Amino acid sequence: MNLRRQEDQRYLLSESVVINKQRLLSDLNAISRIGLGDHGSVTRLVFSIKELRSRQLLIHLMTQAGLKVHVDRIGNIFGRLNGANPKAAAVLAGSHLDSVRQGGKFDGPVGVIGALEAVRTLKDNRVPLPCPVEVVCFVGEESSRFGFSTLGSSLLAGQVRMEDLANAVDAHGTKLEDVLASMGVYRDNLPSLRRDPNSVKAYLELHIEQGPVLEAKKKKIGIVTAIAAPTRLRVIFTGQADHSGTTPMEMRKDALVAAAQLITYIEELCSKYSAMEKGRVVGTVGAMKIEPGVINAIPGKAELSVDIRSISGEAKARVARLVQSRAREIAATRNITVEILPIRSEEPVALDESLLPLIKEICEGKRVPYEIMPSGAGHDAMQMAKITRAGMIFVPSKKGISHSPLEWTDPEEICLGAQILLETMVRVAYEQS
Ligand code: HGY
Ligand code: MN
Ligand code: MN
Repeated sequence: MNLRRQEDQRYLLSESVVINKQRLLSDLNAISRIGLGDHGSVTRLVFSIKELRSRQLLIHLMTQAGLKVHVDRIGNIFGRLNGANPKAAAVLAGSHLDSVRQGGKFDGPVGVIGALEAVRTLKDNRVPLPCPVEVVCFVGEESSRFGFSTLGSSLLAGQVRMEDLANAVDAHGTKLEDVLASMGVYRDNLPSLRRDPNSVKAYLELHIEQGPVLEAKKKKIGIVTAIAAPTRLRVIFTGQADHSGTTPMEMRKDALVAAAQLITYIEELCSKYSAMEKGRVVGTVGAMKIEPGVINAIPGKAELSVDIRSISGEAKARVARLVQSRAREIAATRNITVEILPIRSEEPVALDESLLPLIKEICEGKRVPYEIMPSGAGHDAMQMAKITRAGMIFVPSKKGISHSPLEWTDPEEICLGAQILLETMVRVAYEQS
């Protein structure tokens, strides 16, 4: 019997039920080849052809595995394996396949393919399940294209109003709300994208840590307590485009110099905050658009994308306020204008406390060194936590690098993470609801 019930009613998988490492790694490789670019980087921006192709491949893999596939209106993909009671709330596990521009191979796909491999293993071994389990791939987890993150999981969790999308625009001026409209998603049918929380028993996400902690502490698994949340803004300085040769320095209204002042201010402010014990805040200006953007014209316009994050909502709000007032100060001093467009501001999310000891027990049972830790990166789990019990399992990132072609996690570590995900899914499935 591949499942035994302990005296304390806990259900444990027998050692014979193990994921198929070769199958997991070869599917992960197949996904990673979609959107492959320079220096082994991956670019699969949301709703791009490459990202759509990665989701098509996943649908093929789910179908091949004999799962019941459902794709919702926005493109979230669910691969379901029914249990004894098909009407019972399902245990979901997954992540995302979209990437940042020139990102790595593991951020997202490790969680989607890890979950797929866990469910295929359950099916191959005919493990009896009391409820359905589902592999889920959320659309648009990354904020890279529109500045708006966790799009698919936010819609599923009912966390999006059309007005929230007003400032979500990509580098070419394409508005997220127009892309959604082209998919038949409008203000009045947003609620139809929600999933009934009663149909979900829990959500589990396997993900690379995207930081240096596990490697530094020589741990193999991270068990996540909370997820830092972002405040994201577009800041647009408008001065006066002018001739770079004839315009005297004292007459210039250079928008880019104003932007540069704000960029260094954000770094100084967040470095100061990060030195404080609690309320660590990080801040980044990751993208900038300059007009007219030519060597012999003074920049008349500079648009910055600002990303401020913290586990402390209060510290993050304070830093965001300081950044905005500094932007206004810089504009006033330089006699230029500034427009501050909020993209989205979210509260940090605590993950489900009852899942921590469960994952901890599985790690201890396997003598796997683990670390209980927060996540500095955002994840779909932060949205799923708003409608169900959500838990995250981290695997190490080499040198802590992520959102870069240098992103790396050892195959053995990925497989160990998937095995622990598998065993956690079974434990949660058998929990008395
Ligand atoms: O940007 C993030 O925090 C995540 O990698 N999506
Ligand atoms: Mn990411
Ligand atoms: Mn991710």
